[in-house]
Amino acid sequence: MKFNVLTLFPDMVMDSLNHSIIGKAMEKGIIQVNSINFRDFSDSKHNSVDDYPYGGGAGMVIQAQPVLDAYEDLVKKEGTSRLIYLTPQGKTFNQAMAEEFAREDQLTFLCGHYEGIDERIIDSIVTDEVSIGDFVLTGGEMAVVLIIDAVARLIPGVLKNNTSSEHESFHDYLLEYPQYSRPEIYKGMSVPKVLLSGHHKNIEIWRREQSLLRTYKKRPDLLPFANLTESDKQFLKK
Ligand code: 6GU
Repeated sequence: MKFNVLTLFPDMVMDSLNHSIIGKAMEKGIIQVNSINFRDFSDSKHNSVDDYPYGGGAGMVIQAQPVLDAYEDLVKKEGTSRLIYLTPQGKTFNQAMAEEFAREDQLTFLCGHYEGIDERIIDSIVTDEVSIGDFVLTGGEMAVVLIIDAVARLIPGVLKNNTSSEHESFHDYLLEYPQYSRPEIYKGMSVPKVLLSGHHKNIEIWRREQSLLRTYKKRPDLLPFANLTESDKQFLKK
């Protein structure tokens, strides 16, 4: 899968992704990240990309020209793809969106900076507006890194064991059950007995109940979306 990023700070994106599992996936060629500085497409004398807002007001606005030209150059080279603009005005990113994005074979992200971007870019080429939550960042770069991480780990071959992404938080709108490793007792704190029993069925039941209990305690807002069985519902009534 290919991720293109149109940004004024390509190193911010590349340096953040070049580690651990995502770094390995890039090395192996399972994913490609192509960070493009749209300043390189500026038509102006000093390669400027922003100007004062019409109507006045504070800050600068990213102009349409360098972004449109960078995008058209990319389409010529790589073909078309969705263009996702990172903005606090967008739809909030979540696991369902990550799964939807992971089904594409190419995605292009556009990072704003300063006060924003000329609205005509959004009107003409942006297909999706995405936010990562209700707070304001200085630019979209950290948001893109987060989104690429969440999408890339869903691509077959990126994670070592492909089932682990199915078992964890949010797959089914339930939080993950607690995990323990050696030693059996650490500073007086014991591992739950059932996990040492070797009784696979009981372990499975305990883990399901822990998932339900945690979701109920920590994220009750998720429960209406979870696919609960009759016995899950019985357990939660208690
Ligand atoms: Cl995607 N971009 C920016 N600049 N700020 C944000 C955001 C994105 N999501 C939340 N705040």
